[in-house]
Parts: sequence; C-alpha cells; structure tokens
Amino acid sequence: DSAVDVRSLAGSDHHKYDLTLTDKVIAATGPNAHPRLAEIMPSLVRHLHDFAREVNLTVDEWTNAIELINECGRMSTDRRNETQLLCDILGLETLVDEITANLLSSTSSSSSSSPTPSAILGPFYRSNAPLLPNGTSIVRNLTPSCPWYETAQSDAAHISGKVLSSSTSLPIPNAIVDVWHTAPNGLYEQQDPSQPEMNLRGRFTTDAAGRFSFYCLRPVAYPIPDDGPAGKFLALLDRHPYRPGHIHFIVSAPEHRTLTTQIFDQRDEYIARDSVFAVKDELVVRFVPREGDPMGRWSLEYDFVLDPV
Ligand code: MBD
Ligand code: FE
Repeated sequence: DSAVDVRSLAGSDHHKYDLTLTDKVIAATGPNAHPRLAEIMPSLVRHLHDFAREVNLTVDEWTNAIELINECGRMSTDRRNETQLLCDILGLETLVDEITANLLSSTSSSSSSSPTPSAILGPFYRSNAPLLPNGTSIVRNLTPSCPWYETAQSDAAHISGKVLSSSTSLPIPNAIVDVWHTAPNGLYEQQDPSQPEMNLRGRFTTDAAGRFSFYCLRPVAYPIPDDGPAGKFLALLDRHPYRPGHIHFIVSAPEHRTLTTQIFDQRDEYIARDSVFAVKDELVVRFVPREGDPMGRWSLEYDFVLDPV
C-alpha cells in the first residue's frame, strides 16, 4: 500500500517504508520543529522537488544557480541587497506584499474609505532620513556644477497632501511621511559618491490638519543595478532592467498600520513594464504645472489613507 501518511511516521519506524525522497525529506522534520516552519516546509519541499523533476535539473545547472545566489549574498561596495533584488525581478517581493495586504484587509474592521495600496520597499531604503519642516526640499546642496543641475531645475516638484484614517476618513496629525527617490542620473544617494549624504531623502510630520508638504524632483526611469548577479540574470532572460520613475514612501501614524508604498509618474514610458512588477493603478500620479513658484515647476496633491491597527 503506497498511501502512507508520512507525518505519522516522523520518528522511529519510517525506515521500514519505501518512501520517495521527497516524502523522506518532509518526514525528517521533528516533532519540536518551529511551528510555522513545520507548517510550510512540506509545501516548499514538494514544490522544489517537483520543479527539479519537471525541468530535469542537472548538477551543472544547480551549481550555476548556487553560484548566482552566493554572488547575490556577497555585499557590494554600495551595500546594495542583491538577494532582495533577485526576488524583486522574480516578482516575489511584490507577491508577498500582495499576500500580506490581502491577509490584513480580510481581518480589518469596517472602513469609510479604502486604504492606499502598498508597494514593495525595494533595496535602497535608509532609516533615519533627516526630519525636515513641511515646505522644505529634500534636494540637498544643489550647485550649478552638478551634472544634472538643469534637470533638477525643470523637474523640481512640490508634493503635498494629507494623511487620513480609513476608518473615519479624518486627517491624522503627527503622522510621519518618510520619502526617498533617485537623482536624475537614476542613482540613489548611497549608490553615488557625487551626491551628498541623505540627498533626496527626508521625513515630514503632518500638522494639526494632517497635512504634509515638501519639494523634490519628478522621478525618472532608471535601470536597477545591472552590473552584478541580478543584472547578469536579467541579461540571460533577455529582459530590460528599467523601473518607471517612482517615489518611495513609508507613512506611519499612531494607532495605524505603517504603509510602505511608491507613486509612479504617469508620463513614464516604463509604467506598464516595471522590471520589478510594483506598479498599481491607484499609485499612478499626474504632476501638473505649478505657476509662480521658482522652487517647484510641478505640483502634485496626494493623500495617504492608513488602516487602523
Ligand atoms: C529600486 O529602486 C526599487 O525601488 C526596487 C523595488 C528594486 C530595485 C530598485
Ligand atoms: Fe526605488
């Protein structure tokens, strides 16, 4: 009889049975295993083994894959996280973000407005960005000698809005809007020695009316780092490395669930083919011309709606 419940065999007498390799690996988990791991490992092992059998994975191919993963784990000089980047180009960070959002929304109580959709964090977040007063700029020490000085003038933008609670639609004072994006050369500050420390990063606190405002730049499309293992992998897949122009946010407030998200500039040619699959319709924004403000040629009003905890 081949129908054996392998879970009941963990322990003494499983060697008596002719289990397949897959079943043996699953059955090897002991009774005191970490509960969540005990729950998920049978599925992981089954899918992993089924995959290898389905594609007839050879030792050479497996060795190449191990080398790719090992290379991702070796920290590059700009502290980039290539393991995360590898997950991103496989759509995995977006998938787990989606799964997490679905789990949370099914348990959340009645709300009067729908929360702002989340989007992936990405590998370039830095904590402790400068706390800045509303109405100031995250563009630091910009001088005419900067190679992208002209672009920074023509793409200077003012972003303002409210942070609201989905349960009441009321504004939330003292919420923190943590923002970061790349320079017009497509590089985040920590990737680019020519940018000042914490350039294009800042944290703003909403006022009594739940409002925040700051100056930044309209975001540009740029390739995710393609000089390392993730880039090598993309090339082997004949895929482009570009992300549409985007601005990252982490919005947090007392008694509310922290929102990690991104907004995407509607004008961007890569909006429908993000290399890391993070674009959602509700996160696509339209900057409009701003009159009479030399600090910002473009304007955007955007509200963030947070779910209560
Ligand atoms: C990025 O800038 C980014 O936001 C993500 C998610 C992945 C790679 C580079
Ligand atoms: Fe990014």
